[in-house]
Amino acid sequence: MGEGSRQTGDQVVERHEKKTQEPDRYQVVLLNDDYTTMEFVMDVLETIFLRSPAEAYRIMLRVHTQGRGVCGVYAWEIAETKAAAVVERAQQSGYPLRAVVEDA
Ligand code: TYC
Repeated sequence: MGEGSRQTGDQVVERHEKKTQEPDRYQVVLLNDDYTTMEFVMDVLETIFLRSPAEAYRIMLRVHTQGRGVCGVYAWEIAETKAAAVVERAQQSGYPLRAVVEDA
């Protein structure tokens, strides 16, 4: 009998398992608001999400014009840590900037 099968009476039950399971991925999404400065958002993107200045500008502008934008895709714990870091840094600076974590 092959691997992944077992005998139950006269029946052979096949188990279908994915051999290689991809790790779950989560995206950190930045949300627009009317008060956080563009400069602060770009700094967050460069320091917390390790984006280049050009990428940070592009992502910031997308959030500003479309309401939201993906900062990066990570394993769950890293995504949660980065989103929390955004909110903490924003609060320290008196900005209402928000970041949420979603299934990628
Ligand atoms: N809309 C803000 C402004 O006009 C800029 C901004 C961009 C704020 C992105 C938040 O996630 C954001 N100052």
